[in-house]
Amino acid sequence: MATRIGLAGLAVMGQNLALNIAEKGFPISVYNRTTSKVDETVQRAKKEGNLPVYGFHDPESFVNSIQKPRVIIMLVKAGAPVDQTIKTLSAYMEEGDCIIDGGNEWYENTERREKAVAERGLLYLGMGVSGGEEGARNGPSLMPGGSYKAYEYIKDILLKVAAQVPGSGPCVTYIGKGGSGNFVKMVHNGIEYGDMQLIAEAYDVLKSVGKLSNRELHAVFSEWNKGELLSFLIEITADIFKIEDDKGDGYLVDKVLDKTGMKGTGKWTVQQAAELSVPAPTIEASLDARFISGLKEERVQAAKVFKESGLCGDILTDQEIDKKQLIEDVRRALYASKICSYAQGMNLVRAKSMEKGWGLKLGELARIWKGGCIIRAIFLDRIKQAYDRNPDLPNLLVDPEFAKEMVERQSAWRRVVSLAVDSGISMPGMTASLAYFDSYRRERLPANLVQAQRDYFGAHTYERADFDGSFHTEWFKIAKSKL
Ligand code: NBP
Repeated sequence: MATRIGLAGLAVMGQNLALNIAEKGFPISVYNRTTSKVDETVQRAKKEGNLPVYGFHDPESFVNSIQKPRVIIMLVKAGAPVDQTIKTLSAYMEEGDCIIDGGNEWYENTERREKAVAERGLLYLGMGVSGGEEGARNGPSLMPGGSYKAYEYIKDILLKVAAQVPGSGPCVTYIGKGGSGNFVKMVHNGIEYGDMQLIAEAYDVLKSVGKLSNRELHAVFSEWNKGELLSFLIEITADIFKIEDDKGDGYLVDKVLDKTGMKGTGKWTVQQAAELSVPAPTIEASLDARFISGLKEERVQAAKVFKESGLCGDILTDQEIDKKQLIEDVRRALYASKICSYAQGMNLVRAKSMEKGWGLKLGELARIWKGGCIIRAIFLDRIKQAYDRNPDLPNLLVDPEFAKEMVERQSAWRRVVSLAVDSGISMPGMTASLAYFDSYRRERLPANLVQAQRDYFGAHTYERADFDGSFHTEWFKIAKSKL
């Protein structure tokens, strides 16, 4: 019997997605370069309910076991391993067969591969998969882009395998042509960086200035998870605060080294934002925060320089804090900051879509991020509604509902940022979000002075607010002649 689909690459994501597909009633063939993982997956499939997973140790019999036209999902490490896997498998594939890369791949690699395999009559999709291990097993958010024909081949599978959100449907949609699926997944990850940083800053100010204990933090985040902040990341943050250290006293979170890792999608997001001249300060700040966290040894030395010489301590104020007020202020500041971060991500997607002619639908992206993925959150529903109201919305901040909410939260937001600044607590994400909001909502910025400076030293010319045209002034001559 031929299977319906194949999956190559059985590490965390591949193994779990294969079991998910099998559980939804689609017999699946599996293959991995290191064959022990094939056996492990088949064993797991047996244990988890005799799921129809068929393992193969060689690529030829793996490919031949799949019904035609064949569809193979690859979940291997991005980059060269993807090229190598395509080479290995495509040797046995035939015209009309389809390859899907489910990894976090750079979108241009997908476009290059789509063209290369098309010469041999193969179809190609680059499909963002979000939700980590748990999502892959029980329902991820899926972002397939590339050949629409290939999407049609496996639409029935994807609709069942994706996370299901009541009232909103499966968390999958055909994203668009070329590498759009990978691009959207990349921006999703950039937004994830922003969310995590903003949550970390909320934690820092509550702990370092508000002096909340881990128990209190657990209670606060659990409470927040019942309202407008309800989301996967707030939920897991609440959980983290209650985990005790099994290797010593106290809580595990306090023992975790303050040095953040990363795999590159956040950096790509920031590079793309710069490439497309799209302001994304919250996402950029979250990337910088990871870089600074990496300078642990230098920070330890710097803290010594300031503390031991008596220049200044860690926290710069010891003012009396109204805990209840602080918690409510931080909740509001976090919400407003998050909206700014999502606005930046959405605008980046839109700019790329316009550049590439992808025709991406921002409201649809908000819909498929409502379940399964790491940034799933209740307010994505409201983001979807904002784009449904106006698909050409230039920025989420000017949607009438979000604009009202931002204004309602701004006093609390400013209080939190001011408190952090006064206390010497770095809050790059929230500060960047607030500056984004303040810059965006102001009709006039001090860019006039920057233009004047540019024209002064470089004759770059400037436009005037009152007349059309391009102008240059001999600033130096005039200024010096008036001395
Ligand atoms: P990894 O990214 O850790 O990759 C491991 C897999 O790649 C194994 O199956 C390994 O085979 C295979 N592989 C490598 Br490495 N080099 C290979 C080569 N030259 N030829 C063939 N196969 C090769 O796995 P993962 O964490 O499951 O992630 C898979 C993809 O999904 C990645 O692109 C990742 O960025 C993305 N992703 C991961 C997550 C997550 O939470 N982990 C979430 C969302 C997306 P071997 O067993 O023979 O070494």
